Amino acid sequence: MAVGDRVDFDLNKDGTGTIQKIDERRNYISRKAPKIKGAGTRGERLEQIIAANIDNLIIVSSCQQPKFNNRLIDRLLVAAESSRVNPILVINKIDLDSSGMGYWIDLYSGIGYDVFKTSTIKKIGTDELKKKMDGKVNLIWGQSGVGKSSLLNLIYPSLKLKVGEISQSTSKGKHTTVTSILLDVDENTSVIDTPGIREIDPYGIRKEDLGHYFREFSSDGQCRFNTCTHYHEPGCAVIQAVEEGVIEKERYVSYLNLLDTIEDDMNF
Ligand SMILES: Nc1nc2c(ncn2[C@@H]2O[C@H](COP(=O)(O)OP(=O)(O)OP(=O)(O)O)[C@@H](O)[C@H]2O)c(=O)[nH]1
Ligand SMILES: [Mg+2]
Ligand SMILES: [Zn+2]
Repeated sequence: MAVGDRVDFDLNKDGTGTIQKIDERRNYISRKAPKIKGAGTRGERLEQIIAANIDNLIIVSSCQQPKFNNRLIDRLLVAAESSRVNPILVINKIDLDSSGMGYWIDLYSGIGYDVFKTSTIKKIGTDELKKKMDGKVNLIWGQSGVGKSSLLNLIYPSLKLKVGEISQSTSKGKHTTVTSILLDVDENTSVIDTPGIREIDPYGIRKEDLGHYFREFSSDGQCRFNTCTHYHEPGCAVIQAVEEGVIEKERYVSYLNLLDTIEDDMNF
């Protein structure tokens, strides 16, 4: 069973419940279970379900402390796209130095994603974000310390989630939120706050399908080979679009990195 699962259960006399049936999942977000230290490279990496029955995946990053990480964002976008969950991008901590963020905001909104700039300290941008979250099941994901729990507390003050510090030496978070929990904010709105992630390898995606989860690679269909992985194949329309500047190089690099993790996985 996963966070967000809907179940049928019998209520026992002592107030506990016994689950009879887990309802079919509308969708779910998963990743490959993180590598276990010392397990070597051969250990099978199973699917780890993060949450089920989600409307929005809210991908939170910060412009500083910790440093903005577009590679992680692109991985989380692939997780959302391949699970048919609506992704929403949030760039938090814009009260800190946010120069350089304009490029990323243009890039992602140019592809068609909703991008919100927020500051929980200055209370900027959260009203607009709340409008997208109300009435939905929202999964919040991102690195430790970017301000996921702080954002949720500001948007839904009844939550009173624990907020942590940023390490002075590394500018990273200290993994304050330790388990994923679903919290109902009102009858129709729920949020799932999650612990900060260090790594995410998407589970169950085939090389020739990866391009479908990069929205702007829609020239997919125009490649000479219909199983084109947009890597070295002749007549690749995606590579041509990168060369012409129609597809941003940064996104293509993220794509190649992901393609590599799929190719390296012998168990898949
Ligand atoms: N400058 C600034 N600091 C912020 C902002 N939002 C949150 N913080 C700070 O960032 C630190 C981490 O915030 P959290 O909300 O605990 O971050 P988190 O993403 O939930 O972290 P984990 O639970 O470890 O995954 C705290 O010290 C917050 O006060 C912001 O908009 N600006
Ligand atoms: Mg947290
Ligand atoms: Zn191609």
